[in-house]
Amino acid sequence: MSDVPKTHPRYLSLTLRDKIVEGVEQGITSIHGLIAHGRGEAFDYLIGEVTQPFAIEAIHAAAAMLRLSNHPVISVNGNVAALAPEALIELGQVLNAPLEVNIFHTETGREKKIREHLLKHGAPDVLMPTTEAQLSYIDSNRKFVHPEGIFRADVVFVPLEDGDRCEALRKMGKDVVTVDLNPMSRTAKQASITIVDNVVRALPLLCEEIRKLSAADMEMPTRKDYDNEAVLKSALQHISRSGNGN
Ligand code: PTJ
Repeated sequence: MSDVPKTHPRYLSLTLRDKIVEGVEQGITSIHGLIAHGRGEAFDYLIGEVTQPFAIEAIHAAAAMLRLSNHPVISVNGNVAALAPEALIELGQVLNAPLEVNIFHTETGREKKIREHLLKHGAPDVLMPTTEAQLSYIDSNRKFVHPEGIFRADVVFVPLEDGDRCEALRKMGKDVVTVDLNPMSRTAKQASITIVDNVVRALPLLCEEIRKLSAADMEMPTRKDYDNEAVLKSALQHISRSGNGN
């Protein structure tokens, strides 16, 4: 890790860069992940680098959707594995849902390294892609899934996605919850629920919200109460108004 002082005004952002670079060095994150991270950083800068109300609204809806699902699955790629392994594992625990490795860029051994990384951080188990079960409507490496994981899921949590698989999952009748800093991405538009926030901020809030719902035995919001398009519009309006210099 680099020696950025904690007093640096961009300390948190620079710490995340360190994590992504470390992920690449460890063979967990694809080299393309650096570009994706840079794009995310730019949007985070415009958003103000804090969780905004439109993200909170999506987190509430996502918590209810995931909590009510019969077979939720958490999909893990090379970026999110490097940025937030503990929070992913916590989400798996609060939902009693499996983590499944699913990556876009095929690189020898990376899937295995992501699995080992998650196990090292305390994941009880991690599902791997197989050739036994394949998603329809998609040609990339992301079509290979686990029969007891994404293939069978009714709701898939897919942070930092590349678009194609989100579309395929939706066509297969599954709900998709995503976290994407870009409210204009294809994933953001096609997901059932899009949390426009940095995954490192959104994940702990999502876990907390699911815990609250589990404890309270309260009436959960229904799909009718949530409008993803309107939430994305709020995010875009916020970005277009933002003139904050960080
Ligand atoms: O490990 P792999 O092979 O599956 O590859 C993972 C990446 C992320 C490289 C791959 O899925 C990809 O190329 O994604 P894209 O198409 O670049 O899309 C990534 C999206 O995530 C972009 O819209 C970014 O703005 C957004 N993003 C980047 N970092 C974050 C983020 N969203 C939330 N939190 C972040 N930290």
